[in-house]
Amino acid sequence: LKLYDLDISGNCHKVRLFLSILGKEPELVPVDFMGGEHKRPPITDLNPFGELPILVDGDVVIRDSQVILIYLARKFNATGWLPIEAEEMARVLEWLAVAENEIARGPNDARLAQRFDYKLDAEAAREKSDRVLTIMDAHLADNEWLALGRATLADIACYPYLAVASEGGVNVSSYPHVSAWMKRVEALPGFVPMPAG
Ligand SMILES: N[C@@H](CCC(=O)N[C@@H](CS)C(=O)NCC(=O)O)C(=O)O
Repeated sequence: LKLYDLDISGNCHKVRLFLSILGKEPELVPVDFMGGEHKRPPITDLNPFGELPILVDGDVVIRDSQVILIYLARKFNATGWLPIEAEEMARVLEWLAVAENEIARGPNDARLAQRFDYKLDAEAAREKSDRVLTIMDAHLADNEWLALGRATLADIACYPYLAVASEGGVNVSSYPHVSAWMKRVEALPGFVPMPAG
């Protein structure tokens, strides 16, 4: 497995985190993001959208962090992390959709604006962050994990951008149930944090 990677990317962190939990060591291919390497061939031959992460497994090339998590869970038969029973699978995928939409447009965009000077509306992203965190906090008041009675891909996908949300001026610590859930994620065997930097 080869992972085209950026160390400070939450989307890449999701994939490294799940691979570590599975006990798999990918070959990491660091991409010079600041130099725009992801916007040129050969990276754009792998992903024409010019985005990371990209997973290469032999002849198979997969883009999008959520989809890579799904691919890895199926490939390694990790049905605990992604059950195949209809409702259980839907419960997990509902939260992958939250990671792709509400968390990406909330805490991720706020961080891109504040830390990386992207031309995004930081205030609007912080408001979206508060909306998704309020919903998550209420859900986690009654549930230990996001989707099912155990950790699943839902927790892996939603964690990384919340762990670095303060870099976008989003204060996760004012959401006590989200904060407690994050500690549970951090206690999972095989957990690896995003490298500091
Ligand atoms: N939905 C994609 C988003 C990927 C994405 O936006 N990645 C960022 C790095 S975290 C990127 O490569 N951005 C390049 C750009 O937008 O130009 C995923 O979950 O992997």
